[in-house]
Amino acid sequence: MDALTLVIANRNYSSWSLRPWLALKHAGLPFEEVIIPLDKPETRTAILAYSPSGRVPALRHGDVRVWDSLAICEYAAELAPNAKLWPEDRAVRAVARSVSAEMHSGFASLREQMTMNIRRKVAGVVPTGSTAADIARIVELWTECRSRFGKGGPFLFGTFTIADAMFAPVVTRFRTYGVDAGKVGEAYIDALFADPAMAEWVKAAHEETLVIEKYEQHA
Ligand SMILES: N[C@@H](CCC(=O)N[C@@H](CS)C(=O)NCC(=O)O)C(=O)O
Repeated sequence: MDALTLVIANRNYSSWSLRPWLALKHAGLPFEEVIIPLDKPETRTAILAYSPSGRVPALRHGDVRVWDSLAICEYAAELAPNAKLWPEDRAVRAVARSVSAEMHSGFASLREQMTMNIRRKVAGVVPTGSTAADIARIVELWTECRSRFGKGGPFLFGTFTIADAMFAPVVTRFRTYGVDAGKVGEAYIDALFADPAMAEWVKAAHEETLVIEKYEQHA
């Protein structure tokens, strides 16, 4: 098989990069990493060399280019079917795809108000309005998935799936901004942080020396 190269941005801030990185790790697929720091004069040109959208993550696999987080997760699931990155049951898989797509296309207020910043802890944030509504919906969704489909393990559909990869950055935001996810939600957050691949990313984010000032000023 051709070598895989995943192009990502700063681990501390790039929520979209974390998702396919986790999916590839859980797929057991070896890959090389290219890290392009965000918010630098050369960032756009550097990303465009790999990604026609000018955004990361992007995956290179021989002649194949995949340039969107969810599309890369899907590609990983196809390359490594035995890793079961989607639930096996079609009806359950449809729910997993729905929650993943809901994350991918939604929760704009949460994403804007509570940017991913793994290294940071911000006290005293009281979410209001559409951010509070986003949080309530996420907690509802986690609680429902855990109670309906979570019997086989600690993740949304039991064992780790793409749905967990999609929510991994949200879990870090809840910790950064001290969001209370309730009993089921907090257990789910703990489970994701205990995942070895996630722990590897979080450790690397803490060790990273790149700082983007505008993302440090929030709240
Ligand atoms: N919908 C895209 C979003 C990707 C995205 O917004 N990536 C950001 C980094 S997290 C980016 O590349 N920004 C380019 C820049 O800031 O120059 C996906 O799911 O991959």
